[in-house]
Amino acid sequence: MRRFVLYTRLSYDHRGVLLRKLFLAVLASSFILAALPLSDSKEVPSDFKLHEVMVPMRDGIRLQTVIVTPIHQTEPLPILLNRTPYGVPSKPFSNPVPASLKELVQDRYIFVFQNLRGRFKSEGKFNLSSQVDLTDAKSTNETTDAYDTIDWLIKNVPNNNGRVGIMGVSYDGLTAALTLLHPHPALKAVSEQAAPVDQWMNDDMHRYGALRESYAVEYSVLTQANKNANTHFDFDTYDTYQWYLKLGALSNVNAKFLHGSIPFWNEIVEHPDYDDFWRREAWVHQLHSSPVPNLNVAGFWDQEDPWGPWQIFRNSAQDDPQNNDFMVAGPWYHGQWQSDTADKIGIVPFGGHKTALEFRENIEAPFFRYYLHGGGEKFSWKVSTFQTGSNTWRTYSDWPPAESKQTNLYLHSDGTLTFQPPAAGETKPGYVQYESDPAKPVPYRVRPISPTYPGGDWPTWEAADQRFVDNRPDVLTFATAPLDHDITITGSLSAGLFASTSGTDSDFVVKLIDVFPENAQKNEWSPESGATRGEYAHSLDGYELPIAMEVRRGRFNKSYEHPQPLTPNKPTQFVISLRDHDHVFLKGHRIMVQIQSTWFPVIDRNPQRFVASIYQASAAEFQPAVQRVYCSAAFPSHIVLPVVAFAGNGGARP
Ligand code: PG9
Repeated sequence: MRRFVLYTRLSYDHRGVLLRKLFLAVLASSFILAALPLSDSKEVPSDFKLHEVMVPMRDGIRLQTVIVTPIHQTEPLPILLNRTPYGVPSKPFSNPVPASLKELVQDRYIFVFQNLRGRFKSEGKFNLSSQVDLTDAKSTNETTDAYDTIDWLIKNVPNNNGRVGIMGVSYDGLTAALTLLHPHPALKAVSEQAAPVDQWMNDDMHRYGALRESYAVEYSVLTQANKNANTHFDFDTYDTYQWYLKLGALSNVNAKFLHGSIPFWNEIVEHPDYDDFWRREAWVHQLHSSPVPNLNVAGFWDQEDPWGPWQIFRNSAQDDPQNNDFMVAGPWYHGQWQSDTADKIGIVPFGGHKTALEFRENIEAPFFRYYLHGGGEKFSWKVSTFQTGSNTWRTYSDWPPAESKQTNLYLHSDGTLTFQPPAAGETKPGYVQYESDPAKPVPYRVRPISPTYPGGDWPTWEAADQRFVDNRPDVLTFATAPLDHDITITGSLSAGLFASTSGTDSDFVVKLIDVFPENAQKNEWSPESGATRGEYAHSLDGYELPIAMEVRRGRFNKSYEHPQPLTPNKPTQFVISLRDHDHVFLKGHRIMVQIQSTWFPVIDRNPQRFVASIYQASAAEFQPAVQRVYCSAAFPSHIVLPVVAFAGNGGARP
């Protein structure tokens, strides 16, 4: 979870350290303003003043809204709106303003923060599953609330220029994105950043129907246990891997801990399949055009919402005659682009680039400047990425670029990966197998696994060195020889896996990994990285950096709506989307694929026996199973890579 500008709940620096204290420390004023009507505004020792108002919605519900205005405002200014479930600021920003705000503050805006209905002092009911029904004139939702808010702001905030922008990260990004379904005429620019669009299909709560167990439990509690707070579940152990293992069957979450008190958790377990409830939640299916200029922002290593922004970008592109729909993707964990610099993720440096600062200075601020102030120039590109590996900013007029060609990289039963498919009879029996035991699941990150929030390793886990599992008997590893030339992949990735299980249901997790060479630190370290050479010594040698990772749940292989059992021991094709990326596997690196069937507790355990609902399965229904991954001419498991540039003389050449 990240939010725009004032990190009142969770934000992390590059080491995953909470920044909340830091930002509170830089707030100038120490007094808290009570709810005031606009006319009772008070000035504070800062360049800004803050008013709190209750803004009425069409159904009479009033939303707690904070308006932060530059003190020395002479000219009419545009409004930048942020709508959040996490709490609005109670003090204006100080001098110097938080890094994430600096560029926008320089351009001068009236900043407005609003708590969503049902959160903190906002009246009404908070609905975590954001369903938007625009056919029902009486219904209210985040789309109508944003509309009513903008209408009220342009009529009531003194000296505004009639132009409004909305932006935010994650939930706040979702509320920004939802304005696209029915924008107010005064809304002139939207920047959704890491907004989810379909919580059954991907992002926070599920991955193609596989439940993100630890996240779903902890996040539902966070926002629904107490209207007036962000609540952290009270674990009795630091290692939540142990806690979730001991919890056993998922029905115990309610039976032993939540007792039906958290509405969203109840909805999750009542709707295991892709039914009408989730279809209504998947708001992006209502989006088919780009009605307002929109800057979509995604992180390649976003541990919460890496997928939604790409879907919003694609759906908006269906009808975008004004060329208003832009996509930016960078090497970031969830919201890292709002941190000070983002010159690395974990210990992996970005070649001296301060990617967050560069994004805000060169993309975010100019976007709002152009559409809200009428200054500067319109972007000439559709997609801009910070390409990892080469560590360079790139721009594209099409995505994927025409030069990118879908190229298969094949798994072989001797553990190699090559661009040649397995030959007929290459190796008997044409598969590699392992036993997957739900009683001993593969941890998704190094134990102890701290609670998701606050702090811990959660922000950076998707970029963590995968050597911690690659010698487990229930994890398969395939790797190329060291590359004799760079391989650039730009576009959508997927896996075409042929696999079987001795059970009747099963999960398959696929990870695409960039293996650094043994002398990596000599090549990757740069004096600009901000770290001493000593800090890097050996740490990147042989580092296994995940580029793409995803899980596929067998029961949904044929239908998301009507799950079906798998046939025991029958080779079955699983097509696993691995999202969009822009990465260069450098010469001397190796490409690796890991396959496993548990990823705990971020993904709940599959009983490996088909049951009507996994959420109702009893402990006795979980069973070990023998998994086979096929690597034969008949069943050539492979990864589909969007390869752009290819040069060199042999090795892993396609
Ligand atoms: N990833 C969080 C979230 C967004 C939307 C819905 C549910 C959770 C967040 O960081 O806000």
